[in-house]
Amino acid sequence: MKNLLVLLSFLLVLSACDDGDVILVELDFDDTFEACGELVFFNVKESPAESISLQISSPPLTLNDILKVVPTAPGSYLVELVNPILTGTVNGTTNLFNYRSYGTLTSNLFCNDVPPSNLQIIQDLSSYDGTYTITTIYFEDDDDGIPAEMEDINGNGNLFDDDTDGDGIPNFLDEDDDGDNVLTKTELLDYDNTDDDGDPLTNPKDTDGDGIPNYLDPDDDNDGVLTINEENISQDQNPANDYTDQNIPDYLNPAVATTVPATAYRIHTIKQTFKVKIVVENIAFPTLNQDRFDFGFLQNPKTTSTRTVTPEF
Ligand SMILES: [Ca+2]
Ligand SMILES: [Ca+2]
Ligand SMILES: [Ca+2]
Ligand SMILES: [Ca+2]
Repeated sequence: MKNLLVLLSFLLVLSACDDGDVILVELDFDDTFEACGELVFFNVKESPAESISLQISSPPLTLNDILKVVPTAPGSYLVELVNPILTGTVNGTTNLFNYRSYGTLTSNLFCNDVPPSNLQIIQDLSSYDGTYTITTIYFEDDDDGIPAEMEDINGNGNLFDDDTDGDGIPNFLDEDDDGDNVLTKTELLDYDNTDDDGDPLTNPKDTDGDGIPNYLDPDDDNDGVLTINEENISQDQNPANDYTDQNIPDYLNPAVATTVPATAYRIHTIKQTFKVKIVVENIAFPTLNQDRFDFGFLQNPKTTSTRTVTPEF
């Protein structure tokens, strides 16, 4: 029955071609693709006007399924992909790998409630066989101005065992490395540009001169009151806006040493990057002379995102 359906669908396809001839087509697209709906991956090119698409509905799949992350362990602030590799079968019906060529190309070919009205399809071919593999690679960064490799404090090549403030977030993901509620990028703003290279990383600010740069120093002015507890004016998990002397915040001012105990860490934001790649193999079209198609990498706004973590105080 399935074979008959496939045969019928191909007869339909062939009869849709005006001349009925078998045309040899090679799939030649650039190495990026898009996604829409639930769930169609596609790549459209203008010259010649062609599209290639993979529609997956069995089992149903969404882009959020592909990009879903969960904690690596209960209570951990680290996360990992649920589905780093997803595979499935192309069957010509519920999971469709489809090639089309067009007389004229209109915009928004895919995922419209109403198909483009003046669409002129010349060829419409579906593979009746094949397997797809969706591979996702996931990266995170704190975007705090310090390259990840420089946040390997102990220099052992493992970024996950450097946690200066012991809050459970390793430094390369921690936008407040010393846990003083002043963001690392804020603590890098002011620096001694004695070497005139304009790079705060070569000479980061060390207000109290104790050899520990401010972004790693929990008591920046060495007045005996931890920076996180120098919230004299507003208790908002941000000592950088507390000024007794209007020219210098209290946490950098050794002359002000009032303790206002902190009650919480600030919310931490972690930048997420997803690289999604799709390859379809063992494809079978009578008019195609290749059995593998590499879609390349997904271009979609959801492939860059952020998540937030508030460490337990
Ligand atoms: Ca940390
Ligand atoms: Ca950091
Ligand atoms: Ca500090
Ligand atoms: Ca102070």
